[in-house]
Amino acid sequence: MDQQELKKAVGRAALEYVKPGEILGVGTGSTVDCFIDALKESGIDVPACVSSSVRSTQKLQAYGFKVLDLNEVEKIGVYVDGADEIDPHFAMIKGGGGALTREKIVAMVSERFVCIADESKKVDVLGKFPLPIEVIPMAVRAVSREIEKLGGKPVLRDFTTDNGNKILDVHGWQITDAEQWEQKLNQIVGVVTVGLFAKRGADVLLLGTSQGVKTFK
Ligand code: ABF
Repeated sequence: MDQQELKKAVGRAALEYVKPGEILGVGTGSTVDCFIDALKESGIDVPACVSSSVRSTQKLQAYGFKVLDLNEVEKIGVYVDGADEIDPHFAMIKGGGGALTREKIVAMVSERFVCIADESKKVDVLGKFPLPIEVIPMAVRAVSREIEKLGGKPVLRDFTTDNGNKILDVHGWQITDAEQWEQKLNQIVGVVTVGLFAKRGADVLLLGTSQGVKTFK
């Protein structure tokens, strides 16, 4: 199976976690796009979704799903989203697609985070994929200097987030203590969101492999 087929397979496998009649959290990315396609085909009764990006919102609406603002929703049962890397403790690097802030907010209010990924995303140690950090535009240089003091090499992405902010992709870190690292980086003034999802990691990982979809809990 090629990578696209693995993404489709995990997208389909995630349907098992969707509860009919319940508001669903939907993330962002090419794997989530496969999940949205599978959701549409499944015909499962999803009264409404909360989405983590303009991109996913548009795709969901084009398929006829209702998309609510998070402020209209009290709780979300299940949130399905991808990752750029996921470690054995289910801590993740996310934000390669630039939607990390909304993803973190939706993840926070969701009871269950189902991560869907192809096998290239499973790593022993986070950090080969540069860590995305969303930053207030006027703080880009200031935050970059703080990151350099911590041994990271920040690269400004040519991109503006859905929230009007910038993203620094930080190279050079091997992240073993993800929760502590997340907390430390969150303290830098000017940082909006760190693309480390450790404090609220995944609850379930559906991994697309050449031997089929493997479930880790
Ligand atoms: C989102 O989409 C992310 O946080 C991550 O950056 C990305 C994964 O994308 P893909 O599924 O396209 O690899 O889930």
